[in-house]
Amino acid sequence: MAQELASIATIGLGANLGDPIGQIERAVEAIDSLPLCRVRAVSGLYANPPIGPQDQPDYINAVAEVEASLVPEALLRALKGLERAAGRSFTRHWGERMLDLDILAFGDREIATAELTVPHPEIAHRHFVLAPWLEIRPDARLPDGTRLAGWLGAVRDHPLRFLRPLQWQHHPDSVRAPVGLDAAAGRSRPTRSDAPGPTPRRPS
Ligand code: A4P
Ligand code: MG
Repeated sequence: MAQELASIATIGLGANLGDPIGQIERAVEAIDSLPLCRVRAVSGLYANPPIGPQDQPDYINAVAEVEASLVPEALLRALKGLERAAGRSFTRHWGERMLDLDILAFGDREIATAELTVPHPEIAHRHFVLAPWLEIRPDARLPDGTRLAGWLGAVRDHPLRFLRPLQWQHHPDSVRAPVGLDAAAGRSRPTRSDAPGPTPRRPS
């Protein structure tokens, strides 16, 4: 896997089959252990009813920020591998699943290919994406400058319940070379020693 200049990728996590909380917490650790990926911030866990078919269980959702030094298409393939490893099989569009990992944003990139649409086109309509994302990044904006906070009012009708902070740990064996960050991320050359660990915050 070729190393690129690092970007901050924002990933939406969802699950409503099996042990959704466990699958999401393990997925954060699995993302952290992917080559060229390092989890930097994680929201709490949110319970909410399904969007799409209503004859499926409620979802658990969360959002994570990942320092990613690989191209978006490679990150998507890696995330699809984690979905399969969690036992996901295809059901129906917007249907029940063991694990769903969506790339919500990738630095300031705008991508529209058959394989990948970034930013994710449904962000504005999903309380379960906006609330956890704003929890970890209250000033979040899309590449075109749109403030995510401005969309919250329109989705508040969708019930969303904060459950608790998400519990996870950095992978102890992962060996990571220091990497540079792009200008959009606005930070400089983190190394293993600056690993922040989980710092979930409850939304106000
Ligand atoms: N794809 C294109 N862009 C992206 C992207 N930015 N991130 C392609 C991830 N994948 C992207 O996805 C189908 C294809 O979309 C992928 O192969 C990839 O090439 P999928 O996850 O296999 O199928 P899907 O999930 O049925 O479709 P889609 O459109 O991805 O649905 P979403 O948007 O993932 O929504 N309700 C609640 N409360 N909580 C949820 O988390 N999730 C969904 C699924 C529906 N309802 C929900 C929730
Ligand atoms: Mg998906």
